[in-house]
Amino acid sequence: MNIKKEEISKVVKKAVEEVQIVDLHTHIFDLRFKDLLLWGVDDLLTYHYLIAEVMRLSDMPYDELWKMSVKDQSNLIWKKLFIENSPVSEATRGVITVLKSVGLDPSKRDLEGYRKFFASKKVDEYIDLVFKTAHIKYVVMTNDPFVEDERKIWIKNEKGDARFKSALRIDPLLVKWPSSYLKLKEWGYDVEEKLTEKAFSEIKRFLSDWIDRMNPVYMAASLPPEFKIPSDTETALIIENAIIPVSYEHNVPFAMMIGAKKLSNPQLKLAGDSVGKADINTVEYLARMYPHNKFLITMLSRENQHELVVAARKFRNIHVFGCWWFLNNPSVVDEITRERMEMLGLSFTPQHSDARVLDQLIYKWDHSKKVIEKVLTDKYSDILEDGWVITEEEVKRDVEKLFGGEFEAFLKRRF
Ligand code: FIX
Ligand code: ZN
Repeated sequence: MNIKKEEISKVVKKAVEEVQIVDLHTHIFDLRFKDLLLWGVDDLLTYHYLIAEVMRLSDMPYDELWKMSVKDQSNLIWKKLFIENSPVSEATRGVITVLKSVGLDPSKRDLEGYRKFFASKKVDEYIDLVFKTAHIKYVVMTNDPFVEDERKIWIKNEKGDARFKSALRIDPLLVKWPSSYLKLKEWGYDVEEKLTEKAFSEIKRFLSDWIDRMNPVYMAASLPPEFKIPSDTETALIIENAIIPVSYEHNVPFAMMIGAKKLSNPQLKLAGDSVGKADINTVEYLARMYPHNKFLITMLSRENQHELVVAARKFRNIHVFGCWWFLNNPSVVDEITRERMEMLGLSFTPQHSDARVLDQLIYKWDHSKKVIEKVLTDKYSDILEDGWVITEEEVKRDVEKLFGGEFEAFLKRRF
């Protein structure tokens, strides 16, 4: 049954509200990883985005902040960013969205009361509540074998939770080879710092071993603005001689997250990373030179977005995803989603949450869905205005593509 023009926003709203979401990049963990899973109001309030924001309002020396307990940092952030100033930033607004969504009353501003609520929750039940509230089908974790607390869990080979799929994160291999090669050596791979054919073959063996162990949806790395290929940097050589062949052999895409300038302000630690414009030529070179490989790409600089969409139009082996990190703000999500839909139709994944705290799944998706819903409604209205017709089932189909369907289809493709 065709939808009437005046009903399109209601139909899109319902489809976006109800869609089961694939969240293809997060930093949350299933219960095998115990305390690595962050959740509850104090972990929400001490999110590194809010650490950066609170330090703008304080003349406290950075090392004094780092000496504080999580609870004291949380009290400081609550006081400065929620009580002494209205919580109008995206990250502060997100805390309010979570409190409301789990049934608490934000107008009470009762931080101790909120703490009591979360303390009364059992983590496994709370995971179910968050996934249900946020309509999450499954998330993809970020799993780094170079992080000892994670590695020791993977080695145990315990059964995981099907709602938490893995991603093999390999930043240290690519951007810290002079130190990470020593770890590979320790783990039994016959490598030296010099990148020889033997070293590439052992790096491929390391990657294959971890793909067999983790069964990752993709391999991923965060790469700096100056990332360039072709070049004789260790990063470029390892990607072309090891990542690319292993990615093709196992049909495990390589996700490049490009443009993070690590520790621009080292005193802020995890909150100290910033952004830089990267070189789209590198993305196009890889897609052109390796047409049978699949690349998931997100870039951090707003200035890279339009050219990334054009690159994706040229290369079907590029799947663009997410409004990453400093782009995950409604005004920018709107702009980026519009230019992507106008040039790629539905063949992209508009968003991932990047959630570091379980509860953030609720707010990051609530806020993004509101924007994506508006963009899609406008695009449908344009074509209905010119005489096109559309059914409720077709809207549901399109929305499912945007919230994971296209990503899953890309994973299955062999070019
Ligand atoms: O490299 C990444 O996965 C980034 O998303 C993180 O390093 C970053 O801290 C983050 O969580 C941004 O949202
Ligand atoms: Zn991330």
